[in-house]
Amino acid sequence: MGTVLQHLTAAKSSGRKLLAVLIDPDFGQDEVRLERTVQNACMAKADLIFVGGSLLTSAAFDRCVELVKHWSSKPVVLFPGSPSQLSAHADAVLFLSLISGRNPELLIGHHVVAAPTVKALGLEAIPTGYMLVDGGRTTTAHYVSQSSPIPHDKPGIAAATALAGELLGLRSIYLDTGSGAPRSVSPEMIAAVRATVDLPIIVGGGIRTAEQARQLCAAGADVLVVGTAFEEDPERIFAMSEAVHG
Ligand code: 1GP
Repeated sequence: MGTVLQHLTAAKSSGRKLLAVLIDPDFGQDEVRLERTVQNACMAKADLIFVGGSLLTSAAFDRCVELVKHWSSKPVVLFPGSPSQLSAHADAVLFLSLISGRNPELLIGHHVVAAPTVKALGLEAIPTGYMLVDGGRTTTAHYVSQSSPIPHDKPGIAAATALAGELLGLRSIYLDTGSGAPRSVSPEMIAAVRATVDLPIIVGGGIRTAEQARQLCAAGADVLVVGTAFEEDPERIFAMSEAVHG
């Protein structure tokens, strides 16, 4: 098996869209619920499992990732909100630089703290330009990052930001309106970024319906990330999975 980045790049090249289910690490406090969640994600043919969050309220992050990996037949990818969210049990970590913001800690500071641990754990790091986009209200990601999101109706800013990330050598772009946002990133913004960069594009935040998933994939998203909708109604992921896999 190749690396997770090779998996993303190959899927992008072949036009095969991927679905990632985001698991909140605080789920680890309820192992029965966590097992059911991971099994549902695998049954619904999710391609990847992301684990992470902007704010962690439980201490058992490593144990949660260990359990997710144990129950999952899919690659487990960390989506860390801080340098403490690292675990050797994962297959890879999105090494996120918040390029939509101007908070130096999230552009390079946390990376300096995390880098030795990432290396020591032998984790595959996927250099990712993380872009927060306004999705209709302040989400935890916006608040915790202390950064201004890109306006929802400014695809040009998103495209220029993604291009800067590509020229800096980043290997994927993640457009996110934040967990539980009322609106997802617009198809127009995804299309503008798609027309500008050649990197795999990950899109998350506020994706709730199969129709939305279909539109965002058609606009050029390569990976869709669904968290809240899956938590609210695990059954919904089946229809979304069908929409993504077309
Ligand atoms: C958040 O992209 C993820 O960072 C998922 O968002 O919880 O709204 O699906 P949702």
